[in-house]
Amino acid sequence: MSIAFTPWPSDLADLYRRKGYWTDVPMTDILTRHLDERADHLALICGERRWTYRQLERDAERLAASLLRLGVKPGETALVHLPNVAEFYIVFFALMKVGVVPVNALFSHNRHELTAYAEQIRPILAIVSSRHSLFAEGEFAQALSQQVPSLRHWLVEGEAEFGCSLAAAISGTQVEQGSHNVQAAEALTWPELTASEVAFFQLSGGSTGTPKLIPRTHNDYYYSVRASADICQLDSDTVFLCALPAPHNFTLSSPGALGVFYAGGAVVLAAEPSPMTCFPLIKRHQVTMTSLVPPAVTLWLQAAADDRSALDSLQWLQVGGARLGESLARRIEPELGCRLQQVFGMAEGLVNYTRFDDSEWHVLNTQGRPISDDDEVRIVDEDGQDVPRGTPGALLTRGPYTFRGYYNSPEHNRVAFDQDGFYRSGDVVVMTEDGYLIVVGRDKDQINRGGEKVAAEEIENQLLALPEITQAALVAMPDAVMGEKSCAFIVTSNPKLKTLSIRKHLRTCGIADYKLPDRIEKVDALPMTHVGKIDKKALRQLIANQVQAQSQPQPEKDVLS
Ligand code: OOB
Repeated sequence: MSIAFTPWPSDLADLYRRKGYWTDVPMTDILTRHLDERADHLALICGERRWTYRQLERDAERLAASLLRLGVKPGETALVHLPNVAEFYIVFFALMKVGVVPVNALFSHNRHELTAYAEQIRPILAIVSSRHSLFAEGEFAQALSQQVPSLRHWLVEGEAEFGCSLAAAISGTQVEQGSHNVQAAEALTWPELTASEVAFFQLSGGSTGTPKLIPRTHNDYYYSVRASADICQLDSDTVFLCALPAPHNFTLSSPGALGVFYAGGAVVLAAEPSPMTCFPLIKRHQVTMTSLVPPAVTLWLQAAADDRSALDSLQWLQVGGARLGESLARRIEPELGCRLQQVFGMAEGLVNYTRFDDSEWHVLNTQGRPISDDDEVRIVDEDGQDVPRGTPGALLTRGPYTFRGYYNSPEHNRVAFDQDGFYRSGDVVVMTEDGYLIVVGRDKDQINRGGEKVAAEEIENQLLALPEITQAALVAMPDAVMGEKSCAFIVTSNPKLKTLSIRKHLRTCGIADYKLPDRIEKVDALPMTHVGKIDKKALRQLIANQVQAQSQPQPEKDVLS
């Protein structure tokens, strides 16, 4: 059994193999390739715990064996919800070894997101952490198991009130002995992995009501990992601080932890990207490279103004996930003492990097150029016609590591791709004469909250679930630190409806905190376009004007008037 996905047409698949992008080697190779020469090299640090490549591979293998004893089968799926801890990678590689395909939810995700993912993939297994309030007790786990009956096994990181201990499954000391699926250790059969099949699901930032899943194959993802490691010149001396969420495509593979493992370097985990957490880790472990979103850069610059001695070992800072303004970009090298690399990527595939030998202008003003010579990029106008270089247009792309369809979403795929299989990224970009991309806007209904993506429709649906709200529109509003925050415009039949009760309602829906509207504006009516759609452009302008007016210093009252 394997996961259904939209394949690449055979002529392109042949090309990608011929060019050596697709090697038909599964991603388990990322660790096993080091077992001969670099087995005892440091691979991973999490708090006071350390793993060499040999130990990391051994733990992944033990967990995989425990999973086989539970009776998991290749092509089944798992829901993973872990914070930035070493177990995230142990689980990632273990699931790959047994051919179980996970969704790695962000730790900031909540009941709403986890339920939506579980309903889409029908997992047999969930691997979660009791550090999250959702799983401090077993109530939600039980409810989800009832709602999604395929969900038979729970492994819990930390103190477990329910399910089995993940630590025990990794050490091999405990499996569900009572289960009728238990196989004798000697009877374990390791599945043959096929690299052209789906290895895991990436999460789409999305613009639709339900969060969409992106099937990523071993072949396509492993290529992006190798090529990224190469472009970023990673080697066994690289020490990477993983401070953004580990499952995110940026921190996982651009070049991220997988790029670093591939190159034989070391990954240091941080719980979150604040300077308070990260600076001591950088100093202690002599970190050479990390990746941040622009709002975190602002915090790092503030903290470094007091003392930047902790950053002495840091050579490269990758910034991506949201547009990095030129003035912020310009401060990075002089104030943090490391070089900047801009990264513009997407969980769906295409990743762009500025290169190490690029001019200062390119590094400060562009979001880089694609990884691969065979990344095909089209920039088109509203009629789908290619625009000349230097002119803004919608970015469409296809290539050796850009997916060909969201999981189980035929209707959405018809609009997300053009007739030639180009993915409509929803970004508005300009291509320079020399092929670099500058992100200038967006034509998807999404808010980019400092790198965290909020699909407008998802929140609007939740708002409209309140009977007193008759119309709702979520739009981006400018914010000095986050770049964008979200503003919900609502029309209500109840003039007494309080913003507070709307927030309360959204919280009870179990939506991730970062998706809650930063501001809620009650209006009499929403502006409409001439084709009868809500005019979000007008709403964005309206809230931008208000934000600007409120940020102006108020003129001092004239005492004479
Ligand atoms: C990364 O991936 P996602 O899937 O969370 O978000 C993708 C979207 C892009 O389509 C674009 O709208 C925006 O995030 N974005 C940027 C950007 N990097 C991503 N917008 C402006 N400047 C940038 N540098 O965010 C992601 C995946 C891999 C590597 C880096 C980021």
